[in-house]
Amino acid sequence: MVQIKYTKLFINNEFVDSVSGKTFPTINPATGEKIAEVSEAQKEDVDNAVAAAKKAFERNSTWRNMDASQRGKLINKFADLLERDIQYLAELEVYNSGKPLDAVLLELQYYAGILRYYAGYTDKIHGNTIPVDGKGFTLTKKQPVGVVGQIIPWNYPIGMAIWKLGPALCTGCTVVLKPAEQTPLTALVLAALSKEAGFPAGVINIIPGLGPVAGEALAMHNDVRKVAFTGSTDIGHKILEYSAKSNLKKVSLELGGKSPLVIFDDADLEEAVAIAHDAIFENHGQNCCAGSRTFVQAGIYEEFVKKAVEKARQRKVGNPLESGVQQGPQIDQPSLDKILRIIAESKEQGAKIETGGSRIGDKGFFVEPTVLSGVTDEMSCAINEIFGPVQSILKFNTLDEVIERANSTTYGLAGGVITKNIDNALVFANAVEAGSVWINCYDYITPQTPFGGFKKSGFGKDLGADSLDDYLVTKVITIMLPVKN
Ligand code: TXE
Repeated sequence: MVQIKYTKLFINNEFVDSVSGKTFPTINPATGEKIAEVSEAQKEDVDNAVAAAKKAFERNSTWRNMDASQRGKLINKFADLLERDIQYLAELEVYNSGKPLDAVLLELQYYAGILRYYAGYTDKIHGNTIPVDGKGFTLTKKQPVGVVGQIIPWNYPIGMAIWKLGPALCTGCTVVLKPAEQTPLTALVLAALSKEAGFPAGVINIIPGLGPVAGEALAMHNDVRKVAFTGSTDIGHKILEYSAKSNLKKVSLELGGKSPLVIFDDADLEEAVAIAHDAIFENHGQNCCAGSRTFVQAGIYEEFVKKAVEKARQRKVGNPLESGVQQGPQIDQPSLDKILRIIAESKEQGAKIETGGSRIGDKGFFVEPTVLSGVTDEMSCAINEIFGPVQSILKFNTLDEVIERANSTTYGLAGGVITKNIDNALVFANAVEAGSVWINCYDYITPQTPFGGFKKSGFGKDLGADSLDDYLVTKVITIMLPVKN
């Protein structure tokens, strides 16, 4: 049993009940049992949080007057505290999300690195001087956009919070962040750590709540100047609508995917099987850039399937708090139902279940690591984002064919190619419609790497220097000089 320290809304550096007193249960997906009741933000709580963030962003506020380098020091302190409490944060994350402890501990080191990347960037954001026509002297200034709403999912609860908070704090924005309703607990610990780090009141506000209530109120709010959203494509459409219906706030969307991973005949088979395995099974398939369509060239198809099955069967599924466990439960019942439905539909359509395919036990939301062979492009598992531990293996013959098939999806988040042939690798990388392409690796995402999709996978970037653009507005200042030079 992991200790639960915070269950209230974090507004203006204080933990407070929701105005209505409303709460919602949060559960442990490994057992399906309730962990705690958490305060549920309603519209009036969102208003309070946005008001606090607006006040913290006022001209001459502590935050606005703070030197950029000092902001960097606070972000570094935040990273120190995250590292100090890494074991507690990891165990709480596992308890609330079902992610395996070993993986979460590694992830947390990486998240501290992301904060440090942004800490170093605070005083390196600057504009230009521009050689304009005539006697004008023109310069640009990059300013924080203002109050930012951030709405994040449950698959990497701490990770998504850090991905979003990093650039917002780096640029000097103030934030109202709504964690996913499934996983509110670790975000609240981050809130407490941010206060301890010394961020002024109102700079970071974290309000658990439901999507259609708190999420909508946040994205509709007229004092919010930008919304950063990670979640499903369906809700991505809504976020854009909310912006259109309210104040035309800036929007960045990191949405779903159906990413192709293409393996050519000349690949090192063992290595390819291992990369493809991790690409889909990492985080139980609950990964927006999961390599969920494994395209294998005809010459090695049978052998690849055999080895992929062996590897899937070796995967250790169980209590995510136990060391050595690679796969815990899926996040919730709807997720479990969706995964099993897509497997059943695909089987009906002719896919062969090589291994797995079923729920494990009846407690918690565990799914067997599953491998489907004989998958074709029109099958449910090749079209829909499964978000589960299901490897769909498709067969292809030529480079041109696989490029066309890889791109025949509405999504465009990521893609990968495994081959020894540099021409094939680069032609594929050039042609695939995806925001990230990995050659002879997969999911290689560092603090410095911009990440974000094309097409219905959204727009805007997380991470890297590119992510800062979404949190900045460019002001152009022109001074008229009496002479040109
Ligand atoms: O997503 P939602 P869900 C995909 C994945 C998954 C499916 C459904 O395929 O199986 O989406 O997951 C908030 N206004 N991804 O239902 O609903 C919600 O509270 C404002 C891919 O969990 O999009 C949560 O904080 N906000 C994805 C966040 O949106 C709203 C990660 C995500 O929830 C809202 C997660 C509304 N009307 C799911 N409705 C990825 N890109 O990694 C919900 N939310």
